[in-house]
Amino acid sequence: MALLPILKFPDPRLRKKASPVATVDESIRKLAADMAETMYAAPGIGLAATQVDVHRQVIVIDTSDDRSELLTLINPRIVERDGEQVYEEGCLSLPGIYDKVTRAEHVRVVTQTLDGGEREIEAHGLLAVCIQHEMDHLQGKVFVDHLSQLKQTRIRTRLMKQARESA
Ligand code: K1U
Ligand code: ZN
Repeated sequence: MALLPILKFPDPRLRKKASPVATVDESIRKLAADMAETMYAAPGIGLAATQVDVHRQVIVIDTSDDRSELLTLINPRIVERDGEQVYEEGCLSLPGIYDKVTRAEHVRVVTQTLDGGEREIEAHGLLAVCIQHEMDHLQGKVFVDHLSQLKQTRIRTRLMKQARESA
């Protein structure tokens, strides 16, 4: 397995749309394993392939307390959503930035699995937030896109200052 570099906002590659996986083969299984290792090491509770500059519809998530419930989503689609919740989100592509985002409280997702099968996931609370956040990444969207223009400008300024200071 390998640790993969994570793209940082505002890298334009974070805006690319991921294409569906046609066949779940060894290369996809290796990508998912490397993404899981990268997510656990970061540490994070989710990671989309877009964030490691691979533009395929692959996501890993583990929101469990003891990091024992790894989910791998391939070509996921939300088939039902309802309710509303507000959660203070973070993102490994925007280190140090946290803000409240409103999303569905419950989602039902149909996804392909690593063995090429299909399964349904019923998610509420943090898992539902994380699935929606990661599926946004596959569409080239980051969580700050849900914030006001004023907040987005402040975040850009702050990240550019951070980048200058660490150069
Ligand atoms: O997509 C990402 O960059 C991962 C992101 C997922 C996420 C977090 C919060 C709300 C929605 C989606 C993260 O994992 S940020 C890091 C984080 O939240 C965390 C890290 C360690 C322990 C617990 C949480
Ligand atoms: Zn993110």
